[in-house]
Amino acid sequence: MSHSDVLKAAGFADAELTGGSLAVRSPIDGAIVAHVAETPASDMPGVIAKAQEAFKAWRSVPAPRRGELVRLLGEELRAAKDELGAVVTLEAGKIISEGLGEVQEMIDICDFAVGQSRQLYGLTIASERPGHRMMETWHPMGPCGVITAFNFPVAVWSWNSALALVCGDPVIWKPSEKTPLTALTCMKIMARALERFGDAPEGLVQLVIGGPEIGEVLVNSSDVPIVSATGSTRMGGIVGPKVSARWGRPILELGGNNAMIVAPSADLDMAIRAIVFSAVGTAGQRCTSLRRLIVHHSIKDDLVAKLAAAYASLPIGDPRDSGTLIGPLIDQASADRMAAMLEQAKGEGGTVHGGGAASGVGEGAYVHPAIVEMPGQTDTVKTETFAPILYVMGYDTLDEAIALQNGVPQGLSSCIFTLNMREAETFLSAGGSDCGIANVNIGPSGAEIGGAFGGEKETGGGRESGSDAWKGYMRRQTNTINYSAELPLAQGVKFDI
Ligand code: UN1
Repeated sequence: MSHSDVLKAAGFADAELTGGSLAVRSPIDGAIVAHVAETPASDMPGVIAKAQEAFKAWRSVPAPRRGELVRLLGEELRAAKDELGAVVTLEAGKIISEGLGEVQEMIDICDFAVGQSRQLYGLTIASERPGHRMMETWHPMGPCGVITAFNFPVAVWSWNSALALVCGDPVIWKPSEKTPLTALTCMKIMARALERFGDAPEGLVQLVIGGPEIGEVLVNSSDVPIVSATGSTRMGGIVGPKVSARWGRPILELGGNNAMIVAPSADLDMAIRAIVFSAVGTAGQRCTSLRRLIVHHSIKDDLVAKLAAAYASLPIGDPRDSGTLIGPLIDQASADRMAAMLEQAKGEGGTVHGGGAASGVGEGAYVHPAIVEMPGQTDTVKTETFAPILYVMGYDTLDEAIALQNGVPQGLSSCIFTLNMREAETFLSAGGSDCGIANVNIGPSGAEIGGAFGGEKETGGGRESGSDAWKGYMRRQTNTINYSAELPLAQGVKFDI
């Protein structure tokens, strides 16, 4: 399908795709596919005021009824899965299966959030005073700003929105400037869900398109109590402190530098499949992509040889072709950064297998994935490069492997391949991996939505998606109710008047 056919199938009228100031490129061939309108910064106060108005109505709608909107969104996403997946492929360059997988992730979180809408539980707590009851109630917080990156252009919005909406919070979404078309497509799908829902307040779900100056308004406004931001550590380092300084709540999902430890007992065939998917899938552009391989010295040469052989036959090219496994990087600047990091790694004593430009389509930035044997965990290895580079290091003892795994500034995802129960449990123990995600015998990427997603250290500490991540979108209120005719004070304090 041509780019324009994909956009037509997603419901775009020509007028939406022309005349705007933001040029949108497809990484598939580098072609400009649209010029979309940007939100003027002067509109932002109005957008936020509208979200605040919507909040006043939405917070009083019963949560299971709010869940109904998310259920309808899930239905509309199911109906539009192919069309939205194709726009993800067009705009982010993902292979078809991964584009569809991303939409499935949206559907999954909708299902999860619908159930959650009937489970916004607070505790009942034993009061120390007779005739008293204590409990906690979870209340909506207010508008939630959602700032997303190009690499998961739609799923990350849905993790935040599905939960925020059932929690009673309006959403203002600022997508990456590189992926406004997927965002606009989501809004069309959302509009159908809102239409069927009937009486949602206006301004409940809004989209703003533009650069950092638009995001900055959300970050600085005390009328946006929650700002959930996904992207680089550099961006989070600016957003987090600004939101905190005005007593807002940041939810940060930033850089990852994810490792796999491969122990002598590992099932190597399984490990290789996991390594290849997590290191080169999405062309190495997931925050959960595998970037560091920490391999026991006794199996290192064998594993590197097998991996290099597996890498050599990976189909690279047009992500729309069914056989392709590696599509383009988002842009040429990304490919240039990858090349520069490989040079830097060489300068630090690295041996590079692969890398370099690959043939693809038009002006797309296609690269060969690289495996780099490193003499140690150098500065380059400690840096997240959003490209398919896999650094390999050797180890002798598990303690040493865990120290390497933890010896980077980022703390998102991690894993160990071992059939040894002691090693596996040590890796998961308090003295093991310091990451938000730690797996055994599966790779670091491709997390399910049911678990809380996020990481420690420079990854920002936020949690999104499953488990009790919903609590990040609500405020907890502790309630004490006195149904006695006395007024006893806590801690036995006497204060008779
Ligand atoms: C991201 O790269 O920002 O675990 C999110 C995964 C996906 C989400 C990645 N479920 O790889």
